[in-house]
Amino acid sequence: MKIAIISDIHGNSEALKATLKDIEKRQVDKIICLGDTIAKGVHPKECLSLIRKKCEIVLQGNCDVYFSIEHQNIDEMDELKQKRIKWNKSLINKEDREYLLSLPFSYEFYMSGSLVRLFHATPTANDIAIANVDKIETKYQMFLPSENTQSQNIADVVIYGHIHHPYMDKIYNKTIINVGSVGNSFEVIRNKNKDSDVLETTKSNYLMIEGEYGSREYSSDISFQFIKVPYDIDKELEDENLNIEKENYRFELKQGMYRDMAKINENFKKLGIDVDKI
Ligand SMILES: [Mn+2]
Repeated sequence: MKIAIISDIHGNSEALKATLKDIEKRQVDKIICLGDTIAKGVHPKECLSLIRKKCEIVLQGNCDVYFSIEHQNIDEMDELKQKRIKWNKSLINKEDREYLLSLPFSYEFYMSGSLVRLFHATPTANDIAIANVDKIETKYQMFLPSENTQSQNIADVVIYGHIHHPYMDKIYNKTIINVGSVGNSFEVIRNKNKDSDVLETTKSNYLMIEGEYGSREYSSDISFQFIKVPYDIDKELEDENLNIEKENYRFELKQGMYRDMAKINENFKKLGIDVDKI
């Protein structure tokens, strides 16, 4: 069985349409979404309706929750936060918000003998960023169950989103995979002066997993494939005037970098990595 796993569409309908087209071309059996369908981009409605139509399982991301709940103390927040909440909420309706709040936190299945567990960010919280550069001890925690997971078994494979940066690593005998982001890829988290190929850094990313679905026997292979899909970024940006943070959003789509590089670089410094030397 072939399962396509997508995540972090963030209201980018051009990226989602191109990705779904690519998935359909490869004749998959199921599509699963790891959350954050909305927020940031100007087309959350269109993305939501496509996701609801095409995905068998949809998990809940932090933005799905954040822009769907009632904020009690909104007047006490700083101006940008208030604007962000009001604007992102204005693009979806009550029914959309109820749908997003009803989504499950985590999902798991056996494939070719491995327990594969999926969630948006971590097994305990959907807004904590665990990155490829984090310590092995931190990454090991990702395999442990929580009150949010379907079973209390330790997973063999974990697949998540949230950081918008695809990678795969082995932690002892376990496999950790980030599927990257469909609509808001951050593939460049280093030195912006050295990012030469813009086209190469702004594609949609998703994962294909293939194996014996539901089987607890190590009798057949399991495989993981990272797929990059180009999409029409300029078309997606045609409506950018609707976006209250259009400069930041354009920068992210065009450069494949997070808007606040200073914050990212600060994190690298804490790990003893000099970004200028990468
Ligand atoms: Mn997220």
